[in-house]
Amino acid sequence: MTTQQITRRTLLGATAALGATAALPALAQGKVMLRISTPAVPEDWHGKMWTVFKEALDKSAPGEFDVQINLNGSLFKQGTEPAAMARGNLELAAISAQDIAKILPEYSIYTAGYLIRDPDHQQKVFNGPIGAEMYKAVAEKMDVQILGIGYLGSRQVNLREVRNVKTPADLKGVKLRMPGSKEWLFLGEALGATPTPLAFGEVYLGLKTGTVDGQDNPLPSVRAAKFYEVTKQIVMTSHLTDGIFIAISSKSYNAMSAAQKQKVNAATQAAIAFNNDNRIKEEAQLVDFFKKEGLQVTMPDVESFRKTVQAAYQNSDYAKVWPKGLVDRINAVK
Ligand code: KDO
Repeated sequence: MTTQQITRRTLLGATAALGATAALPALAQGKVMLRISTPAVPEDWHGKMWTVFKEALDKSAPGEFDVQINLNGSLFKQGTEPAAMARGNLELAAISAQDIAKILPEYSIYTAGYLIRDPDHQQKVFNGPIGAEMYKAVAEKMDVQILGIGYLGSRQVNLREVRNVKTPADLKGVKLRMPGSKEWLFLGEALGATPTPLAFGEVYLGLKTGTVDGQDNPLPSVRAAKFYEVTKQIVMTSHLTDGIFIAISSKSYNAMSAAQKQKVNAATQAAIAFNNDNRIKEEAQLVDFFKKEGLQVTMPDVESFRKTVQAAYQNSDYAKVWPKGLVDRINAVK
């Protein structure tokens, strides 16, 4: 018998003695390994929040977890995290509604522009029964558990060259960079632009060289990824109140003890609170910052964008599979 076998047997014996389930969490040097992958840049709040997560766990469970933070999409490419988690190569990620919609088309409802009203509405929708229904379906179909939702911000259109943009018609022909999936591209189309897929990490160069005419992101990410250095205008369309779902692979989560799960949940909530507080505060201050940086920040006819974008979704194939009555239930959350 090898040392490894002895160790595993000993561990299994100890687990059985404790009455735990048969599965064991991935262990690295006796610690539960939690590999995190995110496209977030280090200067962004949802990049920094992972340090808050790690520090919370180091404090509540010293020596129990090996938290490995990989920013800038350095471990897995943006959008490939759910597949990596299902294969057992990754434990934690912040996934988008668009990632979920690929597997559960009925939840493409959360990719629709002008549905979730603001951060407060977002938290109430996803932390209540509506969110619980989705999280259950995600656990069943995607083998990941959603531990909570973080606020990413209100997405705005950010252009290389100044343009008079009042309605979606004014974005005609604008090559607008969107993340690379059809669910994201549809949003760009609904805004009236010509959507061009590009991973987040390639956007700065794309804007600098003119491969694309613009991009859309919440203001804190425009600041953190320095897109303001290579653009001249921000059009305040506020077309999507965006969120990131903090997801952990079910295999890893289910293998943890109840106490470990509780500590991981608490660390996640601390990370989300850090992200949300800072992001909401900064979002309110950034218009001034961008103006000082020489950008034009302009107000379009938001009602015109709202009507056009909502109609595009309502008339799309996506809406055909949305759960009956869910739009009304979401709207009714106050
Ligand atoms: C982006 O690529 O525009 C996006 O904002 C999409 C989000 O879902 C999320 O992946 C985010 O990038 C990254 O976390 C980088 O901030």
